[in-house]
Amino acid sequence: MFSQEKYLKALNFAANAHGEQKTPKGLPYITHLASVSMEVIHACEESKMELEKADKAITCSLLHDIIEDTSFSYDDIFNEFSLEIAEGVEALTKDKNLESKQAQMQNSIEKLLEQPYEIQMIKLADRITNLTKPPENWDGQKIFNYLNEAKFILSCLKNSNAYLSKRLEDKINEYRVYIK
Ligand SMILES: [Mn+2]
Repeated sequence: MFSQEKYLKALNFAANAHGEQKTPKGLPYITHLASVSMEVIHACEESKMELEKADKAITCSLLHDIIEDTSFSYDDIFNEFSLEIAEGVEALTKDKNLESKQAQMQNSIEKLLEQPYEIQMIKLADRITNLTKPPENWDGQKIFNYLNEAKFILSCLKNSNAYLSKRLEDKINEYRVYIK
């Protein structure tokens, strides 16, 4: 199980940080974070993860897009939470100074591989959540690249959590119908 108080603290912090931000489908951004954390909670239960690791994974899952997408920083997360939570979120953040999307993904995976499994698995949960019907404005190439990126994430991080790896594998297979 996990701490309801820690969950609410991270949920409220993330809701405040993301403010008016919307998902690509126009929903409040907190729905994305709640979806990713839901996958992580389910995985923690399935894996019978110990309390401390589950709390860390669930907190980081709610905070995972803050450094990348909001004006809140590593230091803000460090001050409010802890070093390991801030390091986890940082590892889940793309370095936008790197030129190509491929380089950004490679760099993020390398940072994640230095993190414990309970942080790595958040990347699987994120991609599980995002592998839904692509937006109308995506062309065939973009959809193809997104699928390949998902396969790359799975191949690099599959050891982090067996349950989420299987979920992502299934989502990848379902996503193939969108390849034009
Ligand atoms: Mn995300």
